[in-house]
Amino acid sequence: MSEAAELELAEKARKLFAGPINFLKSAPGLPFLPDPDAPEIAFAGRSNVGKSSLLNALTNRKALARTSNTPGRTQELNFFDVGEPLQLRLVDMPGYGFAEAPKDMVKRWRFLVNDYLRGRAVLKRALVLVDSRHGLKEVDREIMHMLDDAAVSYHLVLTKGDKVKPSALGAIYETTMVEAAKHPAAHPFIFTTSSETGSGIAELRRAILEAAAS
Ligand SMILES: Nc1nc2c(ncn2[C@@H]2O[C@H](COP(=O)(O)OP(=O)(O)OP(=O)(O)O)[C@@H](O)[C@H]2O)c(=O)[nH]1
Ligand SMILES: [Mg+2]
Repeated sequence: MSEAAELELAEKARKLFAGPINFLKSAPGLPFLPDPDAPEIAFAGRSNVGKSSLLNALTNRKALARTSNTPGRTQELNFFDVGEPLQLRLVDMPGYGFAEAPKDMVKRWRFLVNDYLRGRAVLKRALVLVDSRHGLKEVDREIMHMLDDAAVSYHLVLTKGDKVKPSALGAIYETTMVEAAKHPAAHPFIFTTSSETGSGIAELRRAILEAAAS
């Protein structure tokens, strides 16, 4: 992409995310999904990794998506309409992998997420969020395999970058890159973000717009 085209895309992304964004609905199961009439970008990741916070940071709103310290707060697929006229939808997915989760809840999560990922033609990309302090865990590998199998391309996003020293962040970035390279649907570019300081947020907005248009 030329420098002029890059700048134009960045400006388009900035404007889009500064404009109208509205909560559309919560879907506790497949029959409740909205009509597939816009490209979707889904946010996945362990409970408490910062999915809802990242959504708020991207959209520059304080409480568009509900955040909390209680793991498992988001239990449904939450859809947010971006742009008027509608350009794309952001999907906040329920978090996985917290210790106290009852077995039937884990089962429900697996079915809901698997069905959604496999059957959704308008799903253009997933973002798999990984806590910068912890790196990839077994439960993250599980969803990466689900995405590989469903052939949904995804970006890994290292969250809470403000919580680790730059040297530690560099190390986790390297090991995450090495592992991502082994996954067919993982995009080679990994984002590092902080919803606190806003670092990496503009870059991610651009990537979302690019993925939605692809
Ligand atoms: N310092 C820092 N804290 C963050 C960041 N992102 C999220 N947090 C905090 O981490 C906690 C969990 O954030 P959420 O956005 O609710 O996490 P979630 O992934 O949506 O969690 P579930 O809905 O339970 O799956 C909250 O206390 C946030 O304030 C970040 O970039 N930096
Ligand atoms: Mg959440």
